Amino acid sequence: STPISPPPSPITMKQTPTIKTQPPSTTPVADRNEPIKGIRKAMVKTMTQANTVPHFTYSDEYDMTELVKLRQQLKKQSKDIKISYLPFIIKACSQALNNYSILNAHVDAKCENITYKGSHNIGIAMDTKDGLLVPNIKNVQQLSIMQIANELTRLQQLGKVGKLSTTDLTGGTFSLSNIGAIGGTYAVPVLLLPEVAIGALGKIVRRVVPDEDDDENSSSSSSDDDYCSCRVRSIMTVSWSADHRVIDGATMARFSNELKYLLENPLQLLINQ
Ligand code: CAO
Repeated sequence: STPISPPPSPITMKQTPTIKTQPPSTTPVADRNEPIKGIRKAMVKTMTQANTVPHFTYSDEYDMTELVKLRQQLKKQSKDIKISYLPFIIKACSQALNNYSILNAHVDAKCENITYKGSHNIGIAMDTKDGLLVPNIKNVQQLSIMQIANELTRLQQLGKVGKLSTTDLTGGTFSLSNIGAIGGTYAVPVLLLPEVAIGALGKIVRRVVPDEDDDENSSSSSSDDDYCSCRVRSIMTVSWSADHRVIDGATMARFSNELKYLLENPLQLLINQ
């Protein structure tokens, strides 16, 4: 009979890796201390105060496809005026604020009084030479979209060279932060006290969206449950923060719905301006 050889031993000798005892040779770079002063110091104060206010954030998606088309047409016709999306959005905010005056209000430090502000002085967060500043466009309720575009350009140009005036920087009643001009979708904006609401605009992006009446189409024309007809739309996400001591979520949502309607039907916006 053939002799049975023993199975190979499962134990194999592991090779111990050589352990390096020293990190790679590098040169440390010196730290740099800098006092927090000027606009940054002001930001420390305003943002810290704002964070003591109970607030909520509410977001929604707006279909900007029609406005994108309209802006393209207007851009071709008015080459002398820089016309971005903001003038339309600022005007639409003002029109919607007509029905939601509580959002264009100030509250006092102890939150004992609300002042419903008469003018719509809409502040725009700007990335300026001096850092974050929020100059405001005064009396938007009286301005046309083109006048708002001109005023925005003036403020942006002054911001670039650090020359915004105290008048430009005070008296705001409602604010917007167009972070989407740089990038990003959602942001939680921080209130600019004593204002009670602020919106952050995300970047307008092209997205595939199912058609509104898709359910009806698919049941009548196709037996395939997975059938879906879609379109490419330009979508912008908007996030609102509001002072929850005086504003409730339903008010913010209704205001946002009204603004969404105006921006999705921009002719309405032009007719009413
Ligand atoms: N989605 C897609 N495109 C956008 C956009 C958005 N949300 N916002 C602006 N754009 C486009 C503009 O339409 C313009 O396009 P064209 O060159 O085709 O005309 C281009 O981007 C440049 O716009 P802009 O930045 O010059 O102009 P604006 O009026 O939209 O914004 C300003 C002005 C001053 C608000 C902006 O430049 C800025 O500083 N944004 C930063 C705000 C910020 O820092 N927020 C954070 C505050 S909290 O720290």
